[in-house]
Amino acid sequence: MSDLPTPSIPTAELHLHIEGTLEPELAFALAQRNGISLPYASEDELRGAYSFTDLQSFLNLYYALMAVLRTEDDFAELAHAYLARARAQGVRHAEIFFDPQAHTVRGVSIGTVIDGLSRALDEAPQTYGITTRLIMCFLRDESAQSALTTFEAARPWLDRIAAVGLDSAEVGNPPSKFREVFERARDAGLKCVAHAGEEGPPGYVWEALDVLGVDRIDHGVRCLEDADLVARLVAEQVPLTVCPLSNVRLRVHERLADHPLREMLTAGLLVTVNSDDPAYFGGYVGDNYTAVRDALGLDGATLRTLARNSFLAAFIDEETRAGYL
Ligand code: ES4
Ligand code: ZN
Repeated sequence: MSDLPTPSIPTAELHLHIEGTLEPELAFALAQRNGISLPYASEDELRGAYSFTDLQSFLNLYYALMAVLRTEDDFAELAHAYLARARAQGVRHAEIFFDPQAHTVRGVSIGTVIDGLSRALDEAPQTYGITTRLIMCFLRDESAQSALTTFEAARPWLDRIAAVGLDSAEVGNPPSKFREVFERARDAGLKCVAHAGEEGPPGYVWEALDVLGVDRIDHGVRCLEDADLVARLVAEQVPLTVCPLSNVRLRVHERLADHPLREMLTAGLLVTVNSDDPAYFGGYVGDNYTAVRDALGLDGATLRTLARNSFLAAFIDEETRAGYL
């Protein structure tokens, strides 16, 4: 972990895949504990594989490494490790994605995942000074039926889940494929978010808004290709959870200096900065703030706007929000 880069800015992290916080050290420790052999000789060799050409090349490694996550204790430990790092980088509130299908497909029950994560999250306010929410994501490269089955399997735990999301391989898997499961989630009182406009076209952002009725868009950087879409997002102040270091590592933008974050802010979009899969993309949320500050020359006022936006976009009650703003 890098040193605390922007200690004075408290933030909310709204785009964070808990499985993407699995650092090589913990992966090897869990592999040993669970009697699993990894196809890498050392932590350094594993880190050497973190060179991605696009989203899919990352997802291949991300899913493969999850093999080490098997028990409730494993999920609790994963979440504790994230919370400790997040706290050190100024995070006060974290809305955490998890991918149940990536575990149930390996024979790990959804209860093991949710109970394990919950054990750590329940302690988070006391131990780390962080409030949390859980967001259950559906893998969009799996079938609509699989998402529905997953949602029904999660029903006994819905009081622990604040929202549903949509992630994994975007292109070829439009939001409209998941209309029914999002409708069910909304009927159950859950908030809705979806990854859209990361690798996929602006049309997928429109669909996430109009077909799924999402409350936030995850990534959304490609909205800039469609002026009407930008106008809609600005008018409705739909939050975008942007992940700058992720965008560079997955080659959505070639260099951080080319990242359109400043342009997005100038357009009046409600932009937030987040870490996505920090173990894989070179930094936690504070590192993302520091990186965009340095690469784009953002001043203190702009960084404070980004931090304020993160609390404006969080799924928290107004009294709690007022306490953060
Ligand atoms: C993801 Cl960066 C990204 N995009 C889509 N799905 C994901 N799952 C984990 N990280
Ligand atoms: Zn993501």
